[in-house]
Amino acid sequence: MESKEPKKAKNALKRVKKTLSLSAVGKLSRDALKRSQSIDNQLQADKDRKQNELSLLLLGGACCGKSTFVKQLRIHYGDGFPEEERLQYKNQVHDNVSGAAHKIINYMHTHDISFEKECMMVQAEEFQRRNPVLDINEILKTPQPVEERPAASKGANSLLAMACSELSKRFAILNMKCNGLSLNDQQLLLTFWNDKNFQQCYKSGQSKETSPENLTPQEIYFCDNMNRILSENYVPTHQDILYIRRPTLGVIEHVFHVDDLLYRVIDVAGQKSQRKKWIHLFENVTVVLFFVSLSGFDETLEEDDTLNSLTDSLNTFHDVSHNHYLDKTDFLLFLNKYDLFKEKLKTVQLKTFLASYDGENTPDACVKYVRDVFHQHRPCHKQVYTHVSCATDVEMMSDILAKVLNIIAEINCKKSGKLF
Ligand SMILES: Nc1nc2c(ncn2[C@@H]2O[C@H](COP(=O)(O)OP(=O)(O)OP(=O)(O)O)[C@@H](O)[C@H]2O)c(=O)[nH]1
Ligand SMILES: [Mg+2]
Repeated sequence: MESKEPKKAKNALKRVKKTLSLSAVGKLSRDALKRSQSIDNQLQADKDRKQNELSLLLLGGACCGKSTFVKQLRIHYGDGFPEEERLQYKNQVHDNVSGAAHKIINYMHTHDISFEKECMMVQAEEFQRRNPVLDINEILKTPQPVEERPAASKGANSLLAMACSELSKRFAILNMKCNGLSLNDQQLLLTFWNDKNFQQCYKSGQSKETSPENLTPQEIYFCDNMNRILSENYVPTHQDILYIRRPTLGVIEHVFHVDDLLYRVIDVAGQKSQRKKWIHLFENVTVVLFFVSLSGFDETLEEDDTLNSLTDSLNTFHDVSHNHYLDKTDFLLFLNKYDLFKEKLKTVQLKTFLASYDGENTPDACVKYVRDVFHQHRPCHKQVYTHVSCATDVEMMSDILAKVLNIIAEINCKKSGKLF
């Protein structure tokens, strides 16, 4: 027979075990609760972080001002291009001015015009050989070796990777080109510049009627600043950097912090052949910034001289704004290059190129019409905020950027349900 004492002890042990297991359960559930709370906190933090991260996709044809807009963001909301950074743009400026020199020398050839010192033409040809102008269309057309082609996949990161791999060879060519000018060639270019006949051809090159390869407004800007940009201690200014023409290849993401928000700004290549890649970037976009070159109304595309630039912009805007991936995405429309547009309207009639227009040829009336045409092409449920801009104008863009960032922050609040 079992004595009473061990039975008591057994019961006591049972009680202790029960208490212990209860407290273990209590501890376990407290641990679980803590874990669950920490997961909740993490989820909330992720949600807050996501709500504070905005994705801005810049779209529009080539040369309409997307990358220039990003530079303005850097000036007003980024590091503002410190001097050592600005120095890195020197080669690009020199490449741009060298491109202009090419056109002027070609013009001299075609019109059988020599330099004041005739022997200079040989040196000019050598200058051209040493500093070839690479045609972006040729670079983009270069077929990519099959083994280098990555499998197509979705999402911005994979597209970035794809773009990097795909364009690595092409970048190599372009970077080779971005060596700028040797000191000797800078000197030589100054000598050309001081030649009366070269100057005369430069002036002809500015007029569309007299030159088949007319100079672009940015090339005219750099030529007008030739002595400064070829001086020994030249450091590019903000204005110089804004005027550089360097086509974007692939996709480039820039990050800006403004107030509590993080803006991911995605800049793409606008050339026609590059646009089919845009769709990979349409996921999770907060807002699309669509750029139009207003002054393109009488121009054709660099990559297709049968297509009017403004018509192409309109068609592209129509397609993109109706794309179902962007169904709920608001658009900001930038009618850019207003400075060049205004200047052009002094001599060119909008209605010559936009047959449906029969109003006055004043900048206000014309820009209003262009704006209305674009708005008619948007899906009617879509909000489109329009800005008439000049992306190379630092002061004007300061105002525009402040407004734009406000609008985007508001759109973000609406999307994340903070505003209603
Ligand atoms: N005068 C003037 N020039 C501008 C304006 N906006 C841009 N540009 C110039 O136009 C050229 C092309 O601008 P980018 O910003 O490189 O054009 P993009 O849209 O990025 O072109 P891609 O990269 O080829 O798609 C540059 O030389 C700029 O300086 C503007 O409003 N007025
Ligand atoms: Mg660009």
